[in-house]
Amino acid sequence: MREMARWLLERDDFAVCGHISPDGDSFGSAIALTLALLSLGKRAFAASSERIPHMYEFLPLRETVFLAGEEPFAPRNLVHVDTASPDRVGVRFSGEETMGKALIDHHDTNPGFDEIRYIDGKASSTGELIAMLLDELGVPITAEIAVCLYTAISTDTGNFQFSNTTPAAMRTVARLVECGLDISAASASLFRTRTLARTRLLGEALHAMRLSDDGRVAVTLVTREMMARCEAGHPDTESIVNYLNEIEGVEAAAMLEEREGAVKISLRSAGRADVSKVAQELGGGGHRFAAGATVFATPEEALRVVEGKLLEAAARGKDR
Ligand SMILES: [Mn+2]
Repeated sequence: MREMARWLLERDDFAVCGHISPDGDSFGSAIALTLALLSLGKRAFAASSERIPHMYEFLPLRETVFLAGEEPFAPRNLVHVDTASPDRVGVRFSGEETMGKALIDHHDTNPGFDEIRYIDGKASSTGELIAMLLDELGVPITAEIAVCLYTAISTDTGNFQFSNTTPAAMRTVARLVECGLDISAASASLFRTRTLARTRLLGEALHAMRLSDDGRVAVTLVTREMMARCEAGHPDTESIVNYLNEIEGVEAAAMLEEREGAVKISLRSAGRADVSKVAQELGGGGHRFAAGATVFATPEEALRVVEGKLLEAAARGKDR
């Protein structure tokens, strides 16, 4: 971490990039590090492949987040945050080969890429690692940085309910509160507000759910037609899989989202099944309890394959 801090301090003109289909950890980590680099007098921006979802609009976005193609300057150094593998990099730049590249991540399936990297599979989130990096950089945590790091840690731990809610994660958040974080306001935006479109899509997805005969595997498919009917966008599918996984008796769940020419798969385990193995078999990655992949198949075919693999994973989990 000290080496990474030195690497950052010696350089300038940074683009901080999250992953494709960015989540709270990706956005929060990228914006927090961008604010830290700006406070050091450096030029930096957080690069995003897509417009920031509505639920993250309370974050300090102005002057920090720029969409691909709207960058304020040509970066000379890239920092990849929360990016589990090279093919998950959210934004690419022309001439990347000659740029300095760093990686900071917490996915234990990360194969490791970029010239300098810090990967800790035991960390709750990349946000937790960014807090450590800021200490090495000597950057104080402002209230603005605190809300970004809180977003990163709270979303990746399922609002401090998943097994990655470690003492270190809690200690980091305690520090954020000391640094001026308004936890009530931030958590209301993240966890206690749902748009009408998202609510309607959730209803359709639950209605379309399929449960295995033994009740241990639940799957659902969100079609493009459903998305259009509900006037919903990609981020609105984010937490649907959790509702399936929370059904009593269910051990593994999947939410499939039809995309143009592809199907995005989100996997969850209630405890014993290892869904990261299933994700890896499908060309994706993640953690034991939460993983994902994108496959190029028809939605129906993908649904059949995923259902079969989850039944196997649930059976394997039973023997553990
Ligand atoms: Mn993460």
